[in-house]
Amino acid sequence: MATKRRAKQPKRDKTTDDNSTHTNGNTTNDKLEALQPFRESGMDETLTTNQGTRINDDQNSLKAGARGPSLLEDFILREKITHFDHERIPERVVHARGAAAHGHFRVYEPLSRLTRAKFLQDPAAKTPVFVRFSTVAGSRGSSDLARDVRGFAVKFYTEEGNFDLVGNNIPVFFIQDAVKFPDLIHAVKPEPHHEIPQAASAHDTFWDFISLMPESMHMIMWVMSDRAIPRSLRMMEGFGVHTFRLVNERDESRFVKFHWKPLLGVHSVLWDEALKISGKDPDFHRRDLWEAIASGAYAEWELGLQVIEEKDEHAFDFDLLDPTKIVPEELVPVQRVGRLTLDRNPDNFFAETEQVAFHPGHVVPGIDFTDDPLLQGRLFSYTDTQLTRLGGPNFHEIPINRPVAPVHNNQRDGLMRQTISTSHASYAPNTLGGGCPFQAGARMGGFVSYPERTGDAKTRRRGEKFFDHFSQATLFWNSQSETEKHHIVHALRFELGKLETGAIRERMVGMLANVDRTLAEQVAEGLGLPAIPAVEPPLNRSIPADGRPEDFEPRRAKSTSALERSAALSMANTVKDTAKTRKVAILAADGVDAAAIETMKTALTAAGAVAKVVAPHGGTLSGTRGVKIAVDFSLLTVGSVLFDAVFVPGGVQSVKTLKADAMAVLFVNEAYKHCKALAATGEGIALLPHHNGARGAPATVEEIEEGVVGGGDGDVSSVATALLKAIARHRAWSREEKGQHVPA
Ligand code: HDE
Repeated sequence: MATKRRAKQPKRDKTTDDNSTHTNGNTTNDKLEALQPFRESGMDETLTTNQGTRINDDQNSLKAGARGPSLLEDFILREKITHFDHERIPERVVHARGAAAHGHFRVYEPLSRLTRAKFLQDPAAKTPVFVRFSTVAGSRGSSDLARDVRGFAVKFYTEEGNFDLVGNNIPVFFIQDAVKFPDLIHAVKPEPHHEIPQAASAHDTFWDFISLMPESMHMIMWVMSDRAIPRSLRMMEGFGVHTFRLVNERDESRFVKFHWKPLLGVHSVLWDEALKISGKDPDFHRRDLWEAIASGAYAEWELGLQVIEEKDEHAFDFDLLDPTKIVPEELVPVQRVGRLTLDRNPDNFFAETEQVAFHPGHVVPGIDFTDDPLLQGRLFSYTDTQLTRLGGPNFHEIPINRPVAPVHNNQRDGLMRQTISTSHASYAPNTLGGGCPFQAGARMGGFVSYPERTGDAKTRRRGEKFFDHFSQATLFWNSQSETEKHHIVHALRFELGKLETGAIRERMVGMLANVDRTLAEQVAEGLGLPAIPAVEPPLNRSIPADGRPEDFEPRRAKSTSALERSAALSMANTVKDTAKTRKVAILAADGVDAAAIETMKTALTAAGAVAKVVAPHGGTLSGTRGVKIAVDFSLLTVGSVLFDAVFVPGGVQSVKTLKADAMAVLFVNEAYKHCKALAATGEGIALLPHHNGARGAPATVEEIEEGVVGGGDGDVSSVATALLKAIARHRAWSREEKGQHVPA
């Protein structure tokens, strides 16, 4: 009997047989094409075992009789369960929680003066990239909104091999030397006895360590600022952190700091929001990135370079090799040299986002390292960690990690080897393989390390300028707006307020006084300390056994040219000119002014914003004149913390219902408290805190107070224009003080 090998099904194009063109963006590039043979959707195919045998019954195991015991012979059951038993791999030791996307990078002008790296020469060429964002401390399932530095790791698949720029959204780091990294991470991770708290630094071991490590004080200022709770991964800066080198065709080297500047500006949420978002939608950042890309609103950054000539290596008060220091943009401007666009979501989280393996040591000719002792330690760590995480030495063969450049070498075998090497000669020099693969001369693109001079005595010391631990922490503090300073104080009160050990709290406040006395006083006040506690010397407890404490004490550089403040350090000076991709909740109930919703939605969508109707119940609303309005979310499933702004349209019945619904009132109050843009028309004005509708809607459109716009029913489009302007400003910080009195 002839077996029917295939069920007759309509044929589909294999390249579009899954959700890629619908939710993943629809662009392609060399890397995506290279991934194509590995993609599989099962669409229109029969179910098989891993050996390709077609499965007839995937519902019942093989048994000796309908009620009998299962048979060992059931290879289908055994294979399925065995694979399932081994589905997990170890999560990353740090940066376990992440989200990623594909895209491309394009340079604006050839950078041949600075570097020989080919991907930085041709403005017409698109280099494929895969970018993974992450938090550091939390486990894979932790909330996106933890107070934490964010990883910003970019893999460029260049024609000369992979270049990984494995950076963070904060330009400095906690420690100066790689040898302290395990200590730092042990301190910040959940405490070992009860594994509490998850994805949080507000606990004793973290602050115990920090209070003894004055070198971390600059980083602490950044992580206590709102930079550590971004509004969106698309609205963060990125930094290479270390000083790297660029080397050109003439073998001239310059120092470089890498920056990513988001086109949407740098924006954050408030700590109160972060806490609430963690409950309402712990996947907030992951979802935001996914939805933006799926909707065609691609995430974009400009690559910035700060270039420092070799002769200026010692021209600064700080050491270029010290990763706890920035190079202020006022001293060395950031040149914007190219653009990164993320335009496609991954197909499979595990295969791509989880299995991607970054390494700061993945460089191409024209990019090289410096002796930054943190970077040098990282150059060891990243391959080493993959051996455990990805299970062996062949992780570079996992599709997402393969370069688009060809790979040929004499490395062989090992767990999960995919490549079938056909040459008999897996050694060099050889004659049997014709001397292949042969080395590439520098002119052929062979990587040649920059011949930096070394030759000093072996020592475990650090450079003298490394010990200026406070100057840049103070510079950061001085550069913040009043609102930002207030948030830093608040964050420190929260973090230190959670400590169980009073002595650690007091030591930390004492340490803060070295950054700024007012800062320390304000933190002390919130913690109920009568005065700034004195810190028992030495301040720095990171001292070798035979070291003299005085040699390790922090000391400010005696500079006459020190900057008082740097505008680039304050988010108050960021781009605030667009409402693109911002989410607006339209709060409505039955009887709502349907025309107002329509006009508002049209205006918001035209500006690239996203409008969603939120109502006391799901399904549809009956608007005025019997118009049916689809509800996107019921109040039960969201909160205004998930939106950038709220619009309350008029409609007598709708507003009456909302006023009587505590969740609706809370929705608006929270948005007010979080200084978000608010707009209302007609009767909707009654929902605005402080306004109660006593005054009714203003006759003409007006900004009732900063970021709160009201108008009559007749002029919804002018209200929309004013609302969009308020959204572009991100938040109305002048309302913050007043918002504290709103119950929410
Ligand atoms: Fe990492 N770091 N790190 N790190 N790091 C890892 O590598 C490490 C540091 C950064 O999305 C690990 O594959 C050491 C600074 C990012 O997959 C591990 C030191 C910066 C990511 C590791 C540092 C980073 C990692 C864990 C001190 C900013 C996530 C899993 C010497 C410039 C990459 C892995 C991704 C991941 C070690 C310090 C950024 C264990 C030893 C500074 C963005 O190898």
